[in-house]
Amino acid sequence: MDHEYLLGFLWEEYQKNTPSAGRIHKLLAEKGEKVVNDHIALRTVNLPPVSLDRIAEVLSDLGYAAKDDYDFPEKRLKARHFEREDKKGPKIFVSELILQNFSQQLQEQLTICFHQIPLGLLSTGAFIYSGRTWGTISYKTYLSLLKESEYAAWLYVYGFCVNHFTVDVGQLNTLDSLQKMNDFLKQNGFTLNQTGGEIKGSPAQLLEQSSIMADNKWIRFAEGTYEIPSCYYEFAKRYADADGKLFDGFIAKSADKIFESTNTKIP
Ligand code: OOG
Ligand code: NI
Repeated sequence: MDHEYLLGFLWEEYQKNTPSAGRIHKLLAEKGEKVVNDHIALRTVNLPPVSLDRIAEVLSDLGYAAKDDYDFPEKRLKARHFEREDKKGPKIFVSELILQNFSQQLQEQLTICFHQIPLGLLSTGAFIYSGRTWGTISYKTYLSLLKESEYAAWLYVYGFCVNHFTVDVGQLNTLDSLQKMNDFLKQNGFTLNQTGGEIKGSPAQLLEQSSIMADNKWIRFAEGTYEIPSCYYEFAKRYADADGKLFDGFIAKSADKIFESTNTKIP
């Protein structure tokens, strides 16, 4: 599978989890805007068969090289971003939960799930877009994971999928600033992630980002069906440095807030 086919597949899957993204895409098209994707993101845990390093190998086969690393000590996560040398297609931001930093119970709950991923998916690398391949999930377990880590709870429900695509606002014609984009989103009834302000980062940091809060999806658990935040849409504007080179990294302090776009209101 080449990376273009994969990205097309991921966009289709993502839209099933994120009807808002399709709606925004259509609203932008109606304004004559052609959307360029800045980056997509994946989440995983640091178990060797599915770790960030293993995903790096899978992405390398698709022509993606590892760029910078990022740490999120409070969320007990690390991340790395990947880019193709020919710069064709979006960057990929992959994060990984560091299991050892959580309770024995959380480690066991997630390990049991990840051990159920079919070997064929692990050996071919196809696990990276396989969604949730573990059996019935329990709402009680979801709530117990949620107490320690929203990220862990989200992974338990959704598994391996793109949790957001990102509109490159710098490449739009009219909605070419995050302020304009955010106003447009709010006028159309979308809810922005407010953590740390609607716009994260600044032109001085060479990257500004905002995002809508994840859509909710009805998920079947052993105990019944509950609405759980799924995936979200992000908007990013990149700036050039003094040498005229467009910034192509990420800002950990902003990313830390963007992660919270899948936050749930359950206490
Ligand atoms: C990734 C959050 C960080 C960014 O652009 O800084 C991020 C996630 O929610 O998995 O996407
Ligand atoms: Ni992002």
